[in-house]
Order: sequence, then structure tokens, then C-alpha cells
Amino acid sequence: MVKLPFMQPIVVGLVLLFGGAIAIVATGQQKQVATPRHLHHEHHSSTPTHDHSGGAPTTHAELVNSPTPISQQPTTFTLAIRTHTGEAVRQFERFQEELMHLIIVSEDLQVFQHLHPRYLGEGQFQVTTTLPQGGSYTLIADYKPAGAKETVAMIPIAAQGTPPASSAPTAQTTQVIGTTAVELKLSQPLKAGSAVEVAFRLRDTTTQQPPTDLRPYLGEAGHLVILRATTPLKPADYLHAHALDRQPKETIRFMTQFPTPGRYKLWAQFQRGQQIVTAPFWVTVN
Ligand SMILES: [Cu+2]
Repeated sequence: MVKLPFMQPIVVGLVLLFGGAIAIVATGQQKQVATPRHLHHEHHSSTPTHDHSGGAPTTHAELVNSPTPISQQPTTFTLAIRTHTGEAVRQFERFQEELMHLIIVSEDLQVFQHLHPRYLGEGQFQVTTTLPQGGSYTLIADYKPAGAKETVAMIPIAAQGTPPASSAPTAQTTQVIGTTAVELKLSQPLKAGSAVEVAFRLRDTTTQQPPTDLRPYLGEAGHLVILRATTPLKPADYLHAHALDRQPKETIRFMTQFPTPGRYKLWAQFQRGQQIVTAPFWVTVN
């Protein structure tokens, strides 16, 4: 297997229960990579342990004072980050320009939101959003306690309202979002456990030329969030790939590694002027 400098193990996967909210947490999951070897651990470990790398305590996220969301109505979510002994985690490090990245997806992965909750202090983050339809969602909180590793916590929620009609995944490799055409380009067939370059070629549909107003998004040429199509989602199913460049060009490249075979959804995000372009793609990994 190709060893990459950014490969880091998932140290532990936990399932914690408190007050009805369930958070599944992986501490020490590095952004892109979960190697299959580590997937074994997460089914077994349900005891809080410590991050092997720095001795920092494992943390989890839980929803506090948050109402049941109703579709098409704004809902304010408050997330509390705590240690396993229940103490508030107060210090966070900014990464990719934010203290927390919150991804919200519907169970069928048709709905995707990438939000940056406001830090209220005392370990609490808050964000207001509107879920477009009823049904099951997962909140994926990605944060970095000071002195500890980046942590991914998953909180399943249900929204009241009519669930969506089922829609089949498409194998389309070009998506047109507004006036931006985004073409997915893979350097090789996708194989679980192998590093792969995932690139996106951007074109302005009015000029048929590369966009001239591309700018970095959250400090990088672009953002790529990847989720495995599975229920329930676990931290190992979440990949957050980094762009290979800071400055966006016509083709924006990412390196990642899919941990296991299956269907995955990719959301590539780029910034044009003041607008964020989010392009979704389905891929199959063998
Ligand atoms: Cu973010």
C-alpha cells in the first residue's frame, strides 16, 4: 500500500449515549484517510480512551437545547463539545480558517450543507439552518480541540416533514451549477486502499473558458467532502480531502484514499467571486 505523509490512524471510535443524542466519535482521524485496518476497531471500542499521540482526552459532540427540526423552517442547533467526563472543551484551534466545520447530510445524501457554527464559548457552537425536507440527517462536526487531533463527531437527527422522493444516484461526471460546469477527472479507476488523485476541471458556461474569478475557499484552492453511502454514517465514512494547491486554477486537484469498496458521494466546493459552487458526484470504489 502506498504510504502517504498525511496518513494517520483512527485511534478510536466511540459510541456514546447521553440524553438521547448519540455521537459517534473518532479521535485522531486524519482528514483524508482511514485505512481498512482501523475499521476493525470502531466496532469494538465503546470505552473512552485517550488519544495516543498527545495524551489529550477524547471529546465528543452533543446537541443541547436544540429543538426537533421541522423541514423548511429555520432551526438553531447548539453543539456542546465535552470530554468523556462531561467537562466542556473550551479551547479550539482554527483549521481551514474555522473553529468548526459542520456538514449536514440527509440519509440519502441528496441534501448537503457545509456550515461554520459560531463559537459561543464554554465549548458550545451554534448555527441556524433550514433543512429542506423531513427524514433522517447526520450532523458531522469536524473540530480540533487545542493540543489534540482533529475530531469528527456524528450526530444523527430526524426532521419533521415529508421525506423526499427517492432518487437514484447518477454516474454523471459533469455537473453544471449556475454558470459553472464542473467535470470530475479521475487519474485511475477507484480502488479501496489506494491513494488517488481526484481532480475537477472548471469552465464558465457563458464563455466556455476557465472561470476568471476563482479564488481560494477556506484558504485552499477548493474543498472536497466525501461520504460513503451507508447507514448509519460513522467517522470512518467521512473523508475530507485537501486541495494540492492553495490557488485555484482551471483544474483543481485533491489527493485522497477511499477506505473500503462501495458507493461514495463527493461534494467539491469552489469559490467564484462571493459565490460558493458546490458540485455533487457519485462514484463507485472497487
Ligand atoms: Cu468548513
